[in-house]
Amino acid sequence: MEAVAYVSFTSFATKSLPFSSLSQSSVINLHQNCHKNTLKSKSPRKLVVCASSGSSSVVTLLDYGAGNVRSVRNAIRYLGFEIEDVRTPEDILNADRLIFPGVGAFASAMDVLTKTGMAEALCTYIKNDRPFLGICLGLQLLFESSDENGPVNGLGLIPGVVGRFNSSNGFRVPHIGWNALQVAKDSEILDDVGDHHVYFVHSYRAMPSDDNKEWVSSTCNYGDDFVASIRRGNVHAVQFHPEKSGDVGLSVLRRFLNPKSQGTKKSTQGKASKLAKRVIACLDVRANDKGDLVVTKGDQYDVREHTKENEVRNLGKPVELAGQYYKDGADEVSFLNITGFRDFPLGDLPMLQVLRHTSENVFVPLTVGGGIRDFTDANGRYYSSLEVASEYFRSGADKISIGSDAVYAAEEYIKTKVKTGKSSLEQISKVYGNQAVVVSIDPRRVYVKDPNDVQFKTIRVTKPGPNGEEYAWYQCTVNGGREGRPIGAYELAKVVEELGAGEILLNCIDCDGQGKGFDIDLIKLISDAVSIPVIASSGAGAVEHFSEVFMKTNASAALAAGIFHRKEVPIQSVKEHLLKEGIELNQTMEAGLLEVRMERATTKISY
Ligand code: 1PR
Repeated sequence: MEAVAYVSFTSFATKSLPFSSLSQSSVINLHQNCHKNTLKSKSPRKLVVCASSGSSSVVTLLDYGAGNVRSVRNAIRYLGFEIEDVRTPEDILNADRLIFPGVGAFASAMDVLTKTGMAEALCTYIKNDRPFLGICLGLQLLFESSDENGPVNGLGLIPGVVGRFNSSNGFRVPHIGWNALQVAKDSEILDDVGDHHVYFVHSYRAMPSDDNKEWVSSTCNYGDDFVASIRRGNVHAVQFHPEKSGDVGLSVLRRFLNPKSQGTKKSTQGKASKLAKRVIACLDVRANDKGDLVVTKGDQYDVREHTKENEVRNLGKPVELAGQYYKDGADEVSFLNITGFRDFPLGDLPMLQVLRHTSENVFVPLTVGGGIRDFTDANGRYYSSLEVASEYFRSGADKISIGSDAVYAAEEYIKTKVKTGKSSLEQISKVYGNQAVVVSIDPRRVYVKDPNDVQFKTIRVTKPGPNGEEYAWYQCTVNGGREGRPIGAYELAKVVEELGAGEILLNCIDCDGQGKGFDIDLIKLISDAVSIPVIASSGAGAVEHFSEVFMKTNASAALAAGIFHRKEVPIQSVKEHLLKEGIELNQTMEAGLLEVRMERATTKISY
């Protein structure tokens, strides 16, 4: 993974072994080491596990620097704990309580852990039944091996192979969103989850079997049953992201961090049974004419007031609004830096600050887009798109969204049929995984009389065009809708999936800000064409528009902006309506679970 050199290393990897210097071939048969040599270490360092004082509010965090663990840090701090970073294997062995939020690819992670001696320390720590919580890849690495760019050996503590989801049975991969758990045995940390959804984002998973059943504490169904969490003694790991699962997720972390102050199991009344449809709040952000960063909203992408001053429409402050939407029950929040195509985002420090501050209090996924491309500044300094994305991830983004640059990459690929690996889309998805890369499409409807008039995929439209045209194609645009390109939304969607996009944000310039409903023709066309999740966007004006899009298309999520900003329709009303219509949703905001937040404000945490 040569491009990983751009990733920053926040902890031990910074000074000792850069991630980039570790080749996959150096991954040794580590699980054998774990089995044979855990306690009698071959390492020059003596691996001795210290007894826990059991009275610390300090949590040790194993962050090997491959991605965004800012959210995990924020969630731990939010719950009143301090963080100590692992810098040496001894730090693992001396931990009272260790959290391992694995990020990035399996092979790269094993490479770093092995080279730094952390793998051996982890095995020793876990075998000694010390308090451990692995998250996502932090669960997968405990298994024997993974098929991700492999097979690659894992820590070998749990029998089983981590494999890729099968998309041939109609399930979209990556598995992104809020799904239900089937709890197999008492896990303590899952006590408040009950029938609520938790947030998953991954393409690989471990499967339950007779060999690992003594470990598996819950499963989740997505095409087949996979391991959602494991528990043995004090050792826990979860495939979902508690730090992104709202109040339910915070309660999972809290139960791990502070097991003695938990009180009784709460009776929770959710109704989760499968992957939920998501409701996303979107904030289009840009500097106004005074230079303040504001949330704005256009009508068909025109964000200026039609007054004499012609000022940028100002609908509020980004951090405040994002916090409000989290409280209101948004399943995700997206920021689009809508002038990113002309300004250099790394020069846009306020946008990075917005992400940093938002991620301190918002515990659902954050996506950020705008201006992700290679860039040379006025001093001739070159920044790769990967550097730009890395800065967004470090500042708190879980996913980045690429607009214009993905259009250019797709055009090039259609022309040459060669995957260069150099486009922003390919580079970022290779390093951070395709689940972290959204492609935002800004199409405009073009009516035609005869489908043979154009080389692009046309559809028979539900409502004929102004001159009675029965067909239309959807032309992609760049630079915030300012320039039409010779590629259709259908062609673009198929190509970006091939190039590594994990999700599509499907806007529609004709419908944007109109409040007349989503473009069902377009959303059906694209969501049937790809096997990655599609977010329907543009045009929501009433709660019925959300049920319509979920009932008539295969969209995985629906996004809205104007109606939320103008407080015309609250998120809760959208969710209540969808539930009444029998559409499965994540409902995390129930009274009992809000105690997580209140306790944080009132309780001094002690062991
Ligand atoms: O091209 O990689 O720099 O990305 C720029 C990003 O900024 C793209 O994702 C593009 O969609 C977005 N963008 C650029 N200009 C505008 C604009 O409005 N002038 N916003 C813009 C696009 C569309 C939606 C909007 C929905 C829902 N906004 O995200 O929020 O249409 O609105 P509604 O519910 O009010 O109808 P790059």
